[in-house]
Amino acid sequence: MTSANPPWWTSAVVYQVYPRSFADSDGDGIGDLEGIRGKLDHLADLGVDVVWLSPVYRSPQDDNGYDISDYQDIDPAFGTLDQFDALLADAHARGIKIVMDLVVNHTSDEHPWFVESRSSTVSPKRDWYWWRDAREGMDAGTPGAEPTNWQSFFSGPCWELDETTGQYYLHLFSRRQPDLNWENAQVRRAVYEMMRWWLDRGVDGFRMDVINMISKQPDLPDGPPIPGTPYGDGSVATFFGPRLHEFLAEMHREVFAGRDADLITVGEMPGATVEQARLVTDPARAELDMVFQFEHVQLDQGASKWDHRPLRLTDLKASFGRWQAGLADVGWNSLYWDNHDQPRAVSRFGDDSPAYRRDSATCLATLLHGHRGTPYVYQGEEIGMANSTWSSVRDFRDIETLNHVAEATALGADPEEVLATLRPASRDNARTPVQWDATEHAGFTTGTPWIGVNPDHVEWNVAAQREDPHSVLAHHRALIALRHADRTVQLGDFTMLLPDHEDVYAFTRSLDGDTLLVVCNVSATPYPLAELLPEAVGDELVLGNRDHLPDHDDAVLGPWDARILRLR
Ligand code: ISL
Repeated sequence: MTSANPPWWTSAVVYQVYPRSFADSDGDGIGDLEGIRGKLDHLADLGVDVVWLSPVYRSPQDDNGYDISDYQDIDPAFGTLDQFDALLADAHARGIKIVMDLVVNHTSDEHPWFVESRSSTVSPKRDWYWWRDAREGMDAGTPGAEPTNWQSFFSGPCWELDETTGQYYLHLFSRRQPDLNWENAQVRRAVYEMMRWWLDRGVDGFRMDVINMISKQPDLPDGPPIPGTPYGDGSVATFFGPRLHEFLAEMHREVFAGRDADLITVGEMPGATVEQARLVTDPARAELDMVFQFEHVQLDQGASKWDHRPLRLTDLKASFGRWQAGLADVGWNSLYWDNHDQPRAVSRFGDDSPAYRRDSATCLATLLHGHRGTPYVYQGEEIGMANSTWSSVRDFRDIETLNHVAEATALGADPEEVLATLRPASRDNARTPVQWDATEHAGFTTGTPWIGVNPDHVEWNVAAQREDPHSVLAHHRALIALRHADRTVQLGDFTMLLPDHEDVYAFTRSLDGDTLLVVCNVSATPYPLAELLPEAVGDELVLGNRDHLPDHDDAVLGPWDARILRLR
């Protein structure tokens, strides 16, 4: 990425809205488009450039909209196409772009394409999905007769037997999310046409759901066994398949060519390596602008996401450092702590106890936003929203969580132990309603919220932070303003310092003779800054999170202290 004529998104900050949980305008307990429209001033005040909308298309909501039955309509739970146009117009009037979630690895089983496909083996759309006979020599329907041994992301096998024709169809996610067959050129043409339709309507780009899974190894080989399960790992055959780059380049030609300068595209790519991301985001190859990689959100996981381990800061630094270096000259990073699939950042990487919640939330934000790349703020992160505190499995709503509970209890696991594994890891942590104020249901709805509001909303909410100059919200506002104003924050070269320190995360960013030093204490233990980084004492403080406190000491890095300094 040259600093001569950088794309607009190198100085932009994206905000993710999960519509179901953002703001409800009609009292049905589910957030909606009019609710988002009513909160645009909050987003304008925060200063974000782009809103990524999680799916609002027509959907049976098996996976909260990531199962789409009509790509060209709005789900009635969220509103209408007219309301969408109004939201887009109002966002644009405030200089905010809107990015749609593109979910085209799979559709809903209620999508007309799939309804047609499943109707007979000779349906003209049969080949639009992955249909296969039972494993050779086995009777369809018997356990293990599935065409491959792959485990679904949402528990159980990746194949569902369809009684109509006696064949199985592939679903990497729920059985209600059949995978589209991108080998079929008609599928690709239909997707591109739909994408052009949204761009013509005025949307500003796409976040592409599991887009690295659209190309599969066509012979569908079994994967290596997953210990303790009857399944195998299908990722070898389904991630970064042989035609992925070809498909992305074709999509670029067919959909983005000629108008890509104003758009933003980001591909969600679980399992991506730096090398793969570099290829996908190399501007010369014309595929995507940036990817969401998963390395840093898997460092605290053992054999599965339910196996939670303490994170070592040195591992986080090694990972981020490699990504910063790997995409320094070619390609671009996206920067995120959390999203609708991940636990809350302050609870996971920070300390959400009363003593350190504000300081650790602002520290983490400083750290993330200090890196080179495009930062993504997930709704509620800007006020330091924390994980849920539920005491019963009945409080959870997420299909991934509920399927896991069903599978684990069927295998005889202790329900209390299962609940304990859900607490730090469940996607529902991110899906509790945004806390707008201290009133009942946090100002999210006048009805009954579809998922429980966090009781801490009486203290942690937007209204309480809006006028407070030292709030988590104010700190995000300042970080976003800094990115807009400062070319070194946007484009400066990244150099990691103190890679082996267990608690302090420090790095420099340099551009044209200007150097910023970002130093963050990712712990509650104070450290003598003068000893660790003598160059950090006495320099110009560009932005700090604790310099307003009476115990602040220039030479000591206090608990969760975070500073951006300009070196002389
Ligand atoms: O959430 C995950 C880990 O717990 C991932 O496995 C997640 O399912 C994966 O990152 C893909 O996520 C995306 O596609 C899914 C959808 O459920 C997620 O919400 C979406 O972000 C299927 O569309």
